[in-house]
Amino acid sequence: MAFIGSLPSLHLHYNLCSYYLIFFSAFGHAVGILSQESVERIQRVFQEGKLKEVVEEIQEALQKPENAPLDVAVIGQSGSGKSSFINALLGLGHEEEGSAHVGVLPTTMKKTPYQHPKYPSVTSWDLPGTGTPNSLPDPYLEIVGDDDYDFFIIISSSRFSSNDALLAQKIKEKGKNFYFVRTMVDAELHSEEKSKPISFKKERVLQQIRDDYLAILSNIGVSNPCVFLVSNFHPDKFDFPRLQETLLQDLPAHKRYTFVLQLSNLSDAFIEVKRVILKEKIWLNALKSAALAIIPFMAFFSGFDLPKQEKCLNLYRSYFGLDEQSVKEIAQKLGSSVQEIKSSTKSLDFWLFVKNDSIAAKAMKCAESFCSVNGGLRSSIFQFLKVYFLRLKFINTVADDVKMLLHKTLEID
Ligand SMILES: Nc1nc2c(ncn2[C@@H]2O[C@H](COP(=O)(O)OP(=O)(O)OP(=O)(O)O)[C@@H](O)[C@H]2O)c(=O)[nH]1
Ligand SMILES: [Mg+2]
Repeated sequence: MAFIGSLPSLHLHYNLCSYYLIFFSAFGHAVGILSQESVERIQRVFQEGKLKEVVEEIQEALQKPENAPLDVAVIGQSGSGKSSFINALLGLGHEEEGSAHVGVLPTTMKKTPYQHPKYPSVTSWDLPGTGTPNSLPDPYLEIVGDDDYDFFIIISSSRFSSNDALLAQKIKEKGKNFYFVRTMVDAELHSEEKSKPISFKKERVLQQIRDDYLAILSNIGVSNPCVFLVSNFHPDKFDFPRLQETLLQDLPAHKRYTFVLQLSNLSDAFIEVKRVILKEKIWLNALKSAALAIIPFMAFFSGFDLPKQEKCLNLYRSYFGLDEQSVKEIAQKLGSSVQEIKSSTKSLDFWLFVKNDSIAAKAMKCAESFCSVNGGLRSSIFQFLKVYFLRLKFINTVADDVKMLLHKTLEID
Protein backbone atom coordinates (compact mmCIF):
# COMPACT_ATOMS: atom_id res chain seq x y z
CA MET A 1 0.00 0.00 0.00
CA ALA A 2 1.42 3.38 -0.85
CA PHE A 3 1.15 5.86 1.97
CA ILE A 4 0.27 9.30 0.72
CA GLY A 5 0.69 11.96 3.34
CA SER A 6 1.44 15.62 3.76
CA LEU A 7 4.94 16.97 4.36
CA PRO A 8 6.45 15.64 7.58
CA SER A 9 5.37 17.73 10.49
CA LEU A 10 7.76 18.76 13.23
CA HIS A 11 5.64 16.80 15.64
CA LEU A 12 6.05 13.54 13.74
CA HIS A 13 9.72 14.13 13.34
CA TYR A 14 9.95 14.65 17.08
CA ASN A 15 8.18 11.32 17.63
CA LEU A 16 10.55 9.62 15.27
CA CYS A 17 13.52 11.05 17.15
CA SER A 18 12.24 9.68 20.43
CA TYR A 19 11.73 6.33 18.71
CA TYR A 20 15.26 6.45 17.45
CA LEU A 21 16.66 7.29 20.89
CA ILE A 22 14.84 4.32 22.40
CA PHE A 23 16.43 2.15 19.74
CA PHE A 24 19.97 3.20 20.47
CA SER A 25 19.55 3.06 24.23
CA ALA A 26 18.06 -0.44 23.91
CA PHE A 27 21.06 -1.96 22.15
CA GLY A 28 24.65 -1.91 23.22
CA HIS A 29 26.72 -2.89 20.24
CA ALA A 30 28.94 -5.50 21.85
CA VAL A 31 27.27 -8.22 19.78
CA GLY A 32 25.16 -6.08 17.47
CA ILE A 33 24.90 -6.31 13.71
CA LEU A 34 25.74 -2.65 13.14
CA SER A 35 29.32 -1.46 12.99
CA GLN A 36 30.22 1.68 14.92
CA GLU A 37 30.55 3.53 11.59
CA SER A 38 27.00 2.52 10.55
CA VAL A 39 25.63 3.70 13.89
CA GLU A 40 27.41 7.05 13.50
CA ARG A 41 26.26 7.49 9.89
CA ILE A 42 22.62 6.77 10.75
CA GLN A 43 22.87 9.11 13.73
CA ARG A 44 24.29 11.91 11.58
CA VAL A 45 21.69 11.78 8.80
CA PHE A 46 18.99 11.46 11.41
CA GLN A 47 20.10 14.59 13.24
CA GLU A 48 20.24 16.44 9.94
CA GLY A 49 16.61 15.40 9.35
CA LYS A 50 17.42 13.67 6.04
CA LEU A 51 14.80 10.96 6.32
CA LYS A 52 15.36 9.49 2.86
CA GLU A 53 19.02 8.99 3.70
CA VAL A 54 18.06 7.48 7.06
CA VAL A 55 16.00 4.89 5.18
CA GLU A 56 18.83 4.17 2.73
CA GLU A 57 21.41 3.85 5.50
CA ILE A 58 19.22 1.48 7.49
CA GLN A 59 18.39 -0.50 4.37
CA GLU A 60 22.07 -0.97 3.68
CA ALA A 61 22.79 -1.80 7.32
CA LEU A 62 20.08 -4.49 7.16
CA GLN A 63 21.15 -5.97 3.83
CA LYS A 64 24.87 -6.15 4.48
CA PRO A 65 24.68 -8.74 7.28
CA GLU A 66 22.02 -10.69 5.37
CA ASN A 67 24.32 -11.25 2.37
CA ALA A 68 27.68 -11.40 4.12
CA PRO A 69 29.54 -14.64 3.30
CA LEU A 70 31.49 -16.31 6.07
CA ASP A 71 34.37 -18.63 5.13
CA VAL A 72 36.09 -20.66 7.80
CA ALA A 73 39.29 -22.56 7.00
CA VAL A 74 40.07 -25.67 9.07
CA ILE A 75 43.65 -26.89 8.80
CA GLY A 76 46.05 -29.20 10.61
CA GLN A 77 47.62 -32.65 10.70
CA SER A 78 45.92 -35.55 8.94
CA GLY A 79 43.61 -37.43 11.27
CA SER A 80 43.53 -34.66 13.88
CA GLY A 81 39.73 -34.36 13.67
CA LYS A 82 39.32 -31.49 11.19
CA SER A 83 36.29 -32.95 9.42
CA SER A 84 34.72 -33.95 12.74
CA PHE A 85 35.27 -30.42 14.01
CA ILE A 86 33.45 -29.01 10.95
CA ASN A 87 30.49 -31.28 11.66
CA ALA A 88 30.44 -30.17 15.30
CA LEU A 89 30.54 -26.55 14.13
CA LEU A 90 27.68 -27.19 11.67
CA GLY A 91 25.71 -29.10 14.30
CA LEU A 92 25.65 -32.22 12.07
CA GLY A 93 26.13 -35.88 12.94
CA HIS A 94 28.91 -37.67 10.98
CA GLU A 95 26.33 -39.73 9.08
CA GLU A 96 23.93 -36.91 8.32
CA GLU A 97 23.45 -35.58 4.81
CA GLY A 98 25.77 -32.70 4.04
CA SER A 99 28.26 -33.62 6.76
CA ALA A 100 32.03 -33.76 6.20
CA HIS A 101 33.48 -37.26 5.68
CA VAL A 102 35.16 -38.62 8.76
CA GLY A 103 37.37 -41.68 8.96
CA VAL A 104 40.21 -43.48 10.69
CA LEU A 105 42.28 -43.48 7.46
CA PRO A 106 43.49 -40.31 5.73
CA THR A 107 40.17 -39.09 4.39
CA THR A 108 40.19 -35.51 3.14
CA MET A 109 42.44 -35.41 0.08
CA LYS A 110 41.41 -32.13 -1.46
CA LYS A 111 40.05 -28.83 -0.34
CA THR A 112 36.31 -29.35 0.22
CA PRO A 113 33.75 -26.66 1.00
CA TYR A 114 30.86 -27.54 3.32
CA GLN A 115 27.94 -25.20 3.19
CA HIS A 116 25.83 -24.82 6.27
CA PRO A 117 22.57 -26.70 5.55
CA LYS A 118 20.39 -23.82 6.77
CA TYR A 119 22.63 -20.79 6.12
CA PRO A 120 24.35 -21.31 2.75
CA SER A 121 26.45 -18.16 3.09
CA VAL A 122 28.44 -19.92 5.85
CA THR A 123 31.07 -22.24 4.38
CA SER A 124 33.58 -24.32 6.30
CA TRP A 125 36.58 -25.35 4.21
CA ASP A 126 37.93 -28.77 5.02
CA LEU A 127 41.54 -28.62 3.92
CA PRO A 128 43.71 -31.68 3.32
CA GLY A 129 45.73 -32.85 6.32
CA THR A 130 49.41 -32.03 6.50
CA GLY A 131 52.07 -34.64 7.40
CA THR A 132 51.04 -37.60 5.17
CA PRO A 133 52.92 -38.91 2.11
CA ASN A 134 50.13 -37.50 -0.08
CA SER A 135 50.21 -34.09 1.59
CA LEU A 136 50.30 -31.02 -0.53
CA PRO A 137 53.71 -30.10 -1.97
CA ASP A 138 53.45 -26.65 -0.45
CA PRO A 139 50.62 -26.62 2.08
CA TYR A 140 51.30 -23.01 3.00
CA LEU A 141 50.77 -21.77 -0.52
CA GLU A 142 47.85 -24.13 -1.16
CA ILE A 143 46.14 -23.45 2.13
CA VAL A 144 46.79 -19.84 2.92
CA GLY A 145 46.95 -19.07 -0.83
CA ASP A 146 44.81 -16.31 -2.24
CA ASP A 147 41.51 -17.49 -0.78
CA ASP A 148 39.74 -15.00 1.37
CA TYR A 149 38.93 -16.92 4.53
CA ASP A 150 37.52 -15.00 7.48
CA PHE A 151 39.58 -16.93 9.99
CA PHE A 152 41.61 -20.10 10.39
CA ILE A 153 41.21 -22.91 12.86
CA ILE A 154 44.45 -24.85 13.35
CA ILE A 155 43.59 -28.29 14.66
CA SER A 156 45.75 -30.77 16.50
CA SER A 157 44.91 -33.92 18.42
CA SER A 158 48.37 -34.31 19.94
CA ARG A 159 51.12 -31.73 20.00
CA PHE A 160 51.12 -28.71 17.76
CA SER A 161 54.05 -29.05 15.37
CA SER A 162 56.49 -26.58 13.89
CA ASN A 163 54.40 -27.02 10.71
CA ASP A 164 51.44 -25.52 12.57
CA ALA A 165 53.59 -22.64 13.83
CA LEU A 166 54.76 -21.92 10.30
CA LEU A 167 51.15 -21.94 9.07
CA ALA A 168 50.19 -19.57 11.88
CA GLN A 169 53.06 -17.28 10.87
CA LYS A 170 51.86 -17.16 7.25
CA ILE A 171 48.28 -16.53 8.32
CA LYS A 172 49.41 -13.72 10.60
CA GLU A 173 51.32 -12.14 7.71
CA LYS A 174 48.00 -12.06 5.82
CA GLY A 175 46.44 -10.17 8.73
CA LYS A 176 43.90 -12.92 9.46
CA ASN A 177 42.88 -14.35 12.82
CA PHE A 178 43.75 -17.92 13.77
CA TYR A 179 42.80 -20.12 16.69
CA PHE A 180 44.46 -23.29 17.96
CA VAL A 181 42.04 -26.09 18.71
CA ARG A 182 43.10 -29.25 20.48
CA THR A 183 40.58 -32.01 19.71
CA MET A 184 39.91 -35.37 21.38
CA VAL A 185 40.24 -34.19 24.97
CA ASP A 186 37.44 -36.64 25.83
CA ALA A 187 39.69 -39.55 24.82
CA GLU A 188 42.65 -38.09 26.70
CA LEU A 189 40.59 -37.71 29.88
CA HIS A 190 39.25 -41.22 29.49
CA SER A 191 42.70 -42.78 29.24
CA GLU A 192 44.04 -40.69 32.14
CA GLU A 193 41.15 -41.83 34.29
CA LYS A 194 41.74 -45.45 33.30
CA SER A 195 45.43 -45.31 34.05
CA LYS A 196 45.22 -43.29 37.31
CA PRO A 197 41.78 -44.04 38.77
CA ILE A 198 42.70 -42.83 42.29
CA SER A 199 44.49 -39.55 41.64
CA PHE A 200 42.54 -38.57 38.48
CA LYS A 201 41.11 -35.03 38.53
CA LYS A 202 39.50 -33.80 35.34
CA GLU A 203 40.23 -30.10 35.85
CA ARG A 204 43.88 -30.76 36.66
CA VAL A 205 44.40 -32.88 33.53
CA LEU A 206 42.77 -30.19 31.37
CA GLN A 207 44.99 -27.53 32.94
CA GLN A 208 48.08 -29.65 32.28
CA ILE A 209 47.14 -30.07 28.61
CA ARG A 210 46.50 -26.33 28.30
CA ASP A 211 49.78 -25.33 30.00
CA ASP A 212 51.72 -27.81 27.88
CA TYR A 213 50.20 -26.36 24.71
CA LEU A 214 50.86 -22.77 25.65
CA ALA A 215 54.51 -23.65 26.44
CA ILE A 216 54.96 -25.49 23.11
CA LEU A 217 53.41 -22.69 21.10
CA SER A 218 55.50 -20.08 22.83
CA ASN A 219 58.63 -22.23 22.18
CA ILE A 220 57.85 -22.43 18.48
CA GLY A 221 57.43 -18.69 18.32
CA VAL A 222 53.65 -18.08 18.57
CA SER A 223 52.99 -15.23 20.97
CA ASN A 224 49.71 -14.96 22.93
CA PRO A 225 48.03 -17.92 21.24
CA CYS A 226 44.29 -18.59 21.64
CA VAL A 227 44.04 -22.28 22.61
CA PHE A 228 40.78 -24.19 22.97
CA LEU A 229 40.43 -27.75 24.21
CA VAL A 230 37.45 -29.50 22.65
CA SER A 231 35.78 -32.81 22.01
CA ASN A 232 34.09 -33.01 18.64
CA PHE A 233 31.70 -35.54 20.14
CA HIS A 234 30.54 -33.05 22.80
CA PRO A 235 30.34 -29.55 21.31
CA ASP A 236 28.42 -28.36 24.37
CA LYS A 237 31.35 -29.18 26.67
CA PHE A 238 34.94 -28.11 27.38
CA ASP A 239 36.05 -25.00 25.42
CA PHE A 240 33.73 -25.37 22.41
CA PRO A 241 31.18 -22.75 23.56
CA ARG A 242 34.00 -20.37 24.59
CA LEU A 243 35.59 -20.80 21.15
CA GLN A 244 32.33 -19.82 19.45
CA GLU A 245 31.95 -16.80 21.74
CA THR A 246 35.50 -15.69 20.87
CA LEU A 247 34.91 -16.11 17.13
CA LEU A 248 31.73 -14.08 17.44
CA GLN A 249 33.46 -11.21 19.21
CA ASP A 250 36.37 -11.17 16.77
CA LEU A 251 34.21 -11.06 13.63
CA PRO A 252 33.42 -7.74 11.96
CA ALA A 253 29.91 -6.54 12.93
CA HIS A 254 28.26 -7.28 9.57
CA LYS A 255 29.41 -10.93 9.67
CA ARG A 256 28.07 -11.58 13.16
CA TYR A 257 24.48 -11.95 12.09
CA THR A 258 25.02 -15.10 9.98
CA PHE A 259 27.47 -16.50 12.51
CA VAL A 260 24.98 -16.09 15.34
CA LEU A 261 22.10 -17.64 13.40
CA GLN A 262 24.08 -20.76 12.54
CA LEU A 263 25.13 -21.32 16.18
CA SER A 264 23.39 -24.30 17.71
CA ASN A 265 21.66 -23.75 21.04
CA LEU A 266 24.58 -24.79 23.17
CA SER A 267 24.04 -22.43 26.07
CA ASP A 268 21.79 -19.77 27.55
CA ALA A 269 24.36 -17.19 26.45
CA PHE A 270 24.01 -18.11 22.76
CA ILE A 271 20.23 -18.05 22.97
CA GLU A 272 20.44 -14.56 24.49
CA VAL A 273 22.80 -13.35 21.75
CA LYS A 274 20.35 -14.60 19.11
CA ARG A 275 17.50 -12.88 20.93
CA VAL A 276 19.37 -9.55 21.03
CA ILE A 277 20.44 -9.69 17.39
CA LEU A 278 16.98 -10.58 16.09
CA LYS A 279 15.41 -7.85 18.22
CA GLU A 280 17.92 -5.37 16.88
CA LYS A 281 16.92 -6.33 13.37
CA ILE A 282 13.22 -5.78 13.96
CA TRP A 283 13.98 -2.46 15.68
CA LEU A 284 15.91 -1.36 12.61
CA ASN A 285 13.01 -2.39 10.41
CA ALA A 286 10.65 -0.50 12.70
CA LEU A 287 12.80 2.60 12.53
CA LYS A 288 12.98 2.38 8.74
CA SER A 289 9.22 1.99 8.43
CA ALA A 290 8.57 4.82 10.83
CA ALA A 291 10.82 7.06 8.73
CA LEU A 292 9.08 5.90 5.53
CA ALA A 293 5.70 6.65 7.05
CA ILE A 294 6.41 10.35 7.24
CA ILE A 295 8.04 10.68 3.83
CA PRO A 296 5.28 11.47 1.32
CA PHE A 297 4.58 8.98 -1.51
CA MET A 298 6.72 6.21 -0.10
CA ALA A 299 5.58 2.59 -0.06
CA PHE A 300 5.12 1.69 3.53
CA PHE A 301 3.31 -0.96 5.41
CA SER A 302 1.27 -3.67 3.77
CA GLY A 303 -1.07 -4.59 6.60
CA PHE A 304 -1.51 -7.05 9.37
CA ASP A 305 -2.40 -10.53 8.23
CA LEU A 306 -2.11 -13.62 10.32
CA PRO A 307 -0.77 -16.13 7.73
CA LYS A 308 2.12 -13.73 7.16
CA GLN A 309 2.75 -13.60 10.91
CA GLU A 310 2.65 -17.38 11.06
CA LYS A 311 5.41 -17.53 8.44
CA CYS A 312 7.40 -15.10 10.52
CA LEU A 313 7.00 -17.18 13.69
CA ASN A 314 8.15 -20.26 11.75
CA LEU A 315 11.21 -18.38 10.57
CA TYR A 316 12.13 -17.43 14.15
CA ARG A 317 11.59 -21.04 15.21
CA SER A 318 14.01 -22.14 12.52
CA TYR A 319 16.59 -19.51 13.64
CA PHE A 320 16.38 -20.87 17.18
CA GLY A 321 16.49 -24.53 16.13
CA LEU A 322 12.82 -25.24 16.84
CA ASP A 323 11.74 -26.18 13.30
CA GLU A 324 9.73 -29.39 12.84
CA GLN A 325 12.78 -31.59 12.27
CA SER A 326 14.66 -30.19 15.29
CA VAL A 327 11.59 -30.63 17.50
CA LYS A 328 11.48 -34.32 16.49
CA GLU A 329 15.15 -34.68 17.43
CA ILE A 330 14.64 -32.92 20.77
CA ALA A 331 11.65 -35.18 21.52
CA GLN A 332 13.77 -38.23 20.76
CA LYS A 333 16.56 -36.98 23.02
CA LEU A 334 14.12 -36.31 25.86
CA GLY A 335 12.30 -39.60 25.33
CA SER A 336 9.01 -37.75 24.83
CA SER A 337 6.54 -37.51 21.97
CA VAL A 338 6.42 -34.49 19.67
CA GLN A 339 2.95 -33.83 21.05
CA GLU A 340 4.29 -33.67 24.63
CA ILE A 341 6.96 -31.20 23.53
CA LYS A 342 4.33 -29.10 21.79
CA SER A 343 2.12 -28.94 24.83
CA SER A 344 5.02 -27.96 27.12
CA THR A 345 5.91 -25.00 24.87
CA LYS A 346 4.07 -21.89 23.67
CA SER A 347 5.50 -21.15 20.26
CA LEU A 348 5.10 -24.44 18.39
CA ASP A 349 1.46 -24.08 17.45
CA PHE A 350 0.84 -20.67 15.93
CA TRP A 351 -2.96 -20.77 15.93
CA LEU A 352 -3.17 -21.99 19.51
CA PHE A 353 -0.63 -19.35 20.50
CA VAL A 354 -2.68 -16.60 18.87
CA LYS A 355 -5.91 -17.91 20.41
CA ASN A 356 -4.64 -18.53 23.95
CA ASP A 357 -2.63 -15.44 24.23
CA SER A 358 -5.02 -13.10 22.43
CA ILE A 359 -1.74 -11.98 21.03
CA ALA A 360 -3.08 -9.61 18.41
CA ALA A 361 -4.98 -7.79 21.17
CA LYS A 362 -1.88 -7.58 23.32
CA ALA A 363 0.22 -6.24 20.45
CA MET A 364 -2.49 -3.67 19.87
CA LYS A 365 -2.36 -2.62 23.55
CA CYS A 366 1.43 -2.17 23.44
CA ALA A 367 1.13 -0.09 20.27
CA GLU A 368 -1.63 2.00 21.89
CA SER A 369 0.39 2.71 25.01
CA PHE A 370 3.42 3.64 22.91
CA CYS A 371 1.29 6.07 20.93
CA SER A 372 -0.24 7.63 24.05
CA VAL A 373 3.24 8.31 25.51
CA ASN A 374 4.39 9.76 22.21
CA GLY A 375 1.42 12.03 21.62
CA GLY A 376 -0.46 9.96 19.06
CA LEU A 377 0.94 8.72 15.77
CA ARG A 378 -0.51 8.24 12.31
CA SER A 379 -2.53 5.10 11.82
CA SER A 380 0.11 3.65 9.48
CA ILE A 381 2.74 3.92 12.20
CA PHE A 382 0.26 2.49 14.66
CA GLN A 383 -0.29 -0.52 12.37
CA PHE A 384 3.40 -0.98 12.04
CA LEU A 385 3.95 -0.85 15.81
CA LYS A 386 1.32 -3.52 16.25
CA VAL A 387 3.33 -5.87 14.04
CA TYR A 388 6.53 -4.81 15.72
CA PHE A 389 5.26 -5.74 19.20
CA LEU A 390 3.85 -9.00 17.88
CA ARG A 391 7.23 -9.99 16.44
CA LEU A 392 8.97 -8.99 19.64
CA LYS A 393 6.62 -11.34 21.46
CA PHE A 394 7.41 -14.13 18.94
CA ILE A 395 11.14 -13.77 19.49
CA ASN A 396 10.80 -13.76 23.28
CA THR A 397 8.44 -16.75 23.33
CA VAL A 398 10.56 -18.87 20.98
CA ALA A 399 13.75 -17.96 22.91
CA ASP A 400 12.10 -18.87 26.24
CA ASP A 401 10.83 -22.18 24.83
CA VAL A 402 14.21 -23.14 23.45
CA LYS A 403 15.91 -22.25 26.74
CA MET A 404 13.46 -24.41 28.68
CA LEU A 405 14.11 -27.35 26.31
CA LEU A 406 17.88 -26.82 26.50
CA HIS A 407 17.73 -27.06 30.30
CA LYS A 408 15.69 -30.25 30.05
CA THR A 409 18.23 -31.86 27.71
CA LEU A 410 21.12 -30.71 29.92
CA GLU A 411 19.46 -32.39 32.91
CA ILE A 412 19.38 -35.66 30.95
CA ASP A 413 23.06 -35.30 29.95
N1 LIG B 1 37.32 -39.34 20.81
C1 LIG B 1 37.36 -38.45 19.82
N2 LIG B 1 37.56 -38.88 18.55
C2 LIG B 1 37.58 -37.95 17.55
C3 LIG B 1 37.43 -36.56 17.83
N3 LIG B 1 37.51 -35.89 16.65
C4 LIG B 1 37.69 -36.83 15.69
N4 LIG B 1 37.74 -38.07 16.23
C5 LIG B 1 37.96 -39.32 15.50
O1 LIG B 1 39.23 -39.23 14.85
C6 LIG B 1 39.20 -39.87 13.56
C7 LIG B 1 39.68 -38.86 12.47
O2 LIG B 1 38.74 -37.81 12.40
P1 LIG B 1 38.56 -36.91 11.08
O3 LIG B 1 37.61 -35.86 11.46
O4 LIG B 1 38.27 -37.75 9.89
O5 LIG B 1 40.03 -36.31 10.95
P2 LIG B 1 40.63 -35.39 9.75
O6 LIG B 1 41.61 -34.46 10.36
O7 LIG B 1 39.54 -34.79 8.97
O8 LIG B 1 41.39 -36.50 8.90
P3 LIG B 1 41.91 -36.38 7.37
O9 LIG B 1 40.76 -35.95 6.54
O10 LIG B 1 42.35 -37.76 7.06
O11 LIG B 1 43.03 -35.40 7.36
C8 LIG B 1 37.77 -40.35 13.37
O12 LIG B 1 37.73 -41.71 13.72
C9 LIG B 1 36.97 -39.51 14.36
O13 LIG B 1 35.80 -40.18 14.83
C10 LIG B 1 37.22 -36.13 19.19
O14 LIG B 1 37.10 -34.95 19.54
N5 LIG B 1 37.19 -37.13 20.15
MG1 LIG C 1 39.08 -34.91 6.96
